[in-house]
Amino acid sequence: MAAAAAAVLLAGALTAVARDDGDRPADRVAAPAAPPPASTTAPPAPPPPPPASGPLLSYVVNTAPGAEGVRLGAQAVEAQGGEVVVSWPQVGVVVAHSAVVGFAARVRGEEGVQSAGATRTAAVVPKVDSAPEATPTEPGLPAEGTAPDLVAIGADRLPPGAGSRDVLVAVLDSGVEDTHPDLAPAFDAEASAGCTDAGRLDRDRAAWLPTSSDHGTHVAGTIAAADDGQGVVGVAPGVRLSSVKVVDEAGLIYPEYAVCGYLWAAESGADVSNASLYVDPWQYWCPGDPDQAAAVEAVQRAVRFATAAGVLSVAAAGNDSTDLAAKTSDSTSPNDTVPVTRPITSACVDLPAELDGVVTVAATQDDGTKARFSNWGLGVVDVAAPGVDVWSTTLGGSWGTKSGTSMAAPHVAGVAALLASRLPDAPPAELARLLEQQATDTPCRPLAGQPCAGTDADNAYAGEGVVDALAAATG
Ligand SMILES: [Ca+2]
Ligand SMILES: [Ca+2]
Ligand SMILES: [Ca+2]
Repeated sequence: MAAAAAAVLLAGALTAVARDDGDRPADRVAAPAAPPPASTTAPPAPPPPPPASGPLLSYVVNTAPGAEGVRLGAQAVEAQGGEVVVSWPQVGVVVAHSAVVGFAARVRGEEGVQSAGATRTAAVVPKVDSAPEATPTEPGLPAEGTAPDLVAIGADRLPPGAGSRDVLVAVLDSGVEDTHPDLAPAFDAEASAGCTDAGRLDRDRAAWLPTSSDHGTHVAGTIAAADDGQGVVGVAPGVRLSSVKVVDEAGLIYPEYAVCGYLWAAESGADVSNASLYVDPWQYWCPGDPDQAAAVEAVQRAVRFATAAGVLSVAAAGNDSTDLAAKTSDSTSPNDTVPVTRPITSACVDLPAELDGVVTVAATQDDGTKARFSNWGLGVVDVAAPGVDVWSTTLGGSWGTKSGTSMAAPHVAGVAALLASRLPDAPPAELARLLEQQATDTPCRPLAGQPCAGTDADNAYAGEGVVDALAAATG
């Protein structure tokens, strides 16, 4: 999701970060040394050298869940010259900042630390938000309810009241315009929060409103824009929406933002979450690298916690025309500093799309053909949905089109919300099973250079098929 320009901005800001050296172990030996006792023959031991310092980076430190686990984690962080930003005892994850070079390796040796790793390669910069810019409505807005993406999944034929007010969908994205006339009726401010201030939870409205990006507002409209005779209608009008802002001003989603976002989705009582994003700065997070492994573990714990709390997690498969089941190379990571080309295997994962318990969504055109940009992968893609030229809500009370698996995933989140409306007691695993079982089988129509493995019923392009809103609403 990150833009190349963002990496330049961050790199330029390295020197702007104030460092606090006050808690460094080295500083605590700075008191004047007493003269050596006269009877001693050996010279006094020199003080240990201060740790080398570099850019202020962010880390996740994984511990046993619970108060004692994160207390040990915090103790480890402070002992090695770091500062605790936020602790999540429910999953045993401590987020820390440190400028000590080799901080993660030092912390890994401390009591109670299960794994630890840097979540980024660029320095932490203070959070700054710009003002949102409204764009006028694009020409050609179709009559409400007639858009081809809705027709393709049967969402144009729903019975009245198919979406229940009791169902909440958390939009993990760049913020949602709560005042948009097509979103205001569905919007739940109490259930909204921001996570982009270094991964801290912030429930102020300013923390979850969109700033420079209309992405989250567009995603929200596809899920639940109002059936009110104007603009667009979502897949599940009538359900509630929350904004869980996890995309920062540079367009980046760091692991600590995602951890905060999934935990808040759980705490706020969401039934479904939508993540039309991938976690930065690694496009694919490789378990052989201890930093990347620790971040995968932290986000997986947050997703698992959300699932246990009753949240079905939906995520976009990504737009890199890549077979996620046969990865060979990553040339775009880390995208917060200078990307390098590295050979990888399919053990390296797209976050959160490839985590356990996440419904992974590929994009189709309205006729069911896979969109060329959409990632695919047998055993990775679970279902598919329309993701080309999708009309939805944009900033300033406007409407416009966007394409991407980012647009496909909220169709699936909407269908899941219809299922949850009809089956309020169904746990996430049951919602996922029904999404797949009711999906319309979508045989491979192979695109040049994109081999499609599998059967008509379950294949690399569409997984179990294109989701079916009408079946979800009517059983
Ligand atoms: Ca509408
Ligand atoms: Ca999956
Ligand atoms: Ca199928």
